[in-house]
Amino acid sequence: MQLKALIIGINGQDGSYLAEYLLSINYDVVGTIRRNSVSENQTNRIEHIKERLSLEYADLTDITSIISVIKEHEPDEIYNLGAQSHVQVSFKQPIQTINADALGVLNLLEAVRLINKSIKIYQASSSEMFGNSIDTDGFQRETTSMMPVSPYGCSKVFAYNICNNYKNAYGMFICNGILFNHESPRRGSNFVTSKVVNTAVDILKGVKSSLVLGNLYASRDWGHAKDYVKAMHLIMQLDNPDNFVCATGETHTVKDLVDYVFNKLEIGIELVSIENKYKRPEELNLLKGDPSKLKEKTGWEQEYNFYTMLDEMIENRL
Ligand code: NAP
Ligand code: F7E
Repeated sequence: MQLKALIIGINGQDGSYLAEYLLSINYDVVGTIRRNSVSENQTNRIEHIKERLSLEYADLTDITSIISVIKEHEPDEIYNLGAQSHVQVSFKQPIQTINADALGVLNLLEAVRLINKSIKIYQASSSEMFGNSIDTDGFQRETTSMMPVSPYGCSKVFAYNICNNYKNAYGMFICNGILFNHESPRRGSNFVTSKVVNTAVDILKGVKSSLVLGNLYASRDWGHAKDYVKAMHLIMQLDNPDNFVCATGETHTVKDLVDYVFNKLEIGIELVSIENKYKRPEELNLLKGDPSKLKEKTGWEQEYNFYTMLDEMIENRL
C-alpha cells in the first residue's frame, strides 16, 4: 500500500530533501507552502519535483488551514518541519517565533488528536534546546538536560514537551528528532555555513571584498541535510514512537569553518572581520551530539562529514 506523507514546510531546506527522498521510496507526498509576495519564492527549492507533489497553502499559526489539509489529504505520516528557524531572528521576533514554533505545534497536535489520532507525527526538535548544558563526557544526548538560551530554543523545548505529553496522554505516535546543525547547498544564505561559502566564492570572483561575522569561537556539530532527512523517515518506521539525537559526534568552531573554506579557495584570512551586530544576546557555545541511540535502533549512518558537506556547498556555488 502506498503511504501518504504530509510535509509542513516543504519548501524549506529539509522539506525539499525529505520530499525528494520520500518520492524516491514511492510515497505520495503532500506539502504546505506559505504565500510570498514573490510567488516564485514559494516553491524555489522544490521546482524540480513540483509536478509530483500536491501543494497546499497552510500556516501552523492558523489551525483552520492545518485542519483543512489533514482532512482533505488524510496522510499516514506528518513531518512538521515548519518553523521560524533562525536563532538570531528569534531574538528580534520572539513572539512570532513562539507563535509558530511552539503554539503552532500545539495547533498541529490538536488537529491530529481531533481528526485521527492514528496519524504518525514527526516533530523537528533541535540541539538548540540544550543551550549550554553538556554531559561530563562532552556530548549532548537524549538524556541531557535542556537549558535553552534563545527564544527559538525555548519554543522548541515547549514543542518537544507538548509532543511527549500528547504521546503519553493520548497514546499518539509522536517522535522528536533532536537534530544538530545540518547544512547543504540549499541552506538559507543567512546561516553561517552558507554565508561563509557564498561570500568566499564571491570574493574569489571579485564580487565582494570581505566577510563580516560575529562569534568565531562558537562550536557546532555540522552534518548534511540529505543524511538527516533519512533519519527522520527511519525514526517514523519504528514500532514505537521515541526521541532521537541525530548528529555527527564531531564539533568544529566557526573559525575552523572559515579556515577550511578560505584555504580551499586560496583566499587570505585577513579579509574576515568581526561586527557585534552578528553576535547573539546569549550564545550557545558548543554542540557535540551522540547519535548512538539512533544508530543502534535504526541502523542510520551518515554519508557526509564536515569537509565533504562543505566541499559540496563550495562546488555548487562556484
Ligand atoms: P528552513 O529552511 O528555515 O525551512 C523552514 C520551513 O518552515 C519553510 O518552508 C518555511 O516557509 C516554513 N514555515 C515557517 N514558518 C511557518 C509557519 N508558521 N507555518 C508553516 N510553515 C512555516 O528550515 P530547515 O533548516 O529546513 O529546518 C526544518 C525544521 O528543522 C525547522 O523546524 C527547524 O527549526 C528544525 N531544525 C533545523 C536544523 C538545521 O540545522 N537545519 C536543526 C534542528 C532543527 P517559508 O519559506 O514560507 O518561510
Ligand atoms: O549559527 C555563529 C553563531 O545561524 C551557527 C538553525 O538551523 O542550527 C541552526 O542554528 C553559529 C552560531 O546556526 C555568524 O553565533 C558567527 O554560534 O548558522 P547559524 P544556529 O544558530 O546554530 C540549530 C540546530 C537549529 O535548530 C536552527 O534552526 O555561527 N556565527 N557569525 C554566525 N551565525 C550567523 N548566522 N551569521 C553570522 O554572521
